[in-house]
Amino acid sequence: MSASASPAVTTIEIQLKDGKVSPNGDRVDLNQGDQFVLDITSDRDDEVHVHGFDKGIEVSAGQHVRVPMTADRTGRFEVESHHPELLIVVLQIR
Ligand SMILES: [Cu+2]
Repeated sequence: MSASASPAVTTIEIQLKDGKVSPNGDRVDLNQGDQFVLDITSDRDDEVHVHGFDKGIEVSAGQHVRVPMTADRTGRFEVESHHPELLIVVLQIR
């Protein structure tokens, strides 16, 4: 394997459905500099909030959005929905 291989992109599939969220609090381990994509489908109007990144993603009922992001900082960051407030994943970035 080449040592210069570019880092893989981690896709985090998120479903907002029937008033619930999936995943439901799972931890996602990333390394600083990694790229990741929040792949969100929703059956309701909601906002997905990436804490620590000051990123709020508005989603509409029936919508599918893909949001590419870069893990440009380290720490533990919660990703949650706001209507209702539910923890989706925790990003653990080292
Ligand atoms: Cu929030």
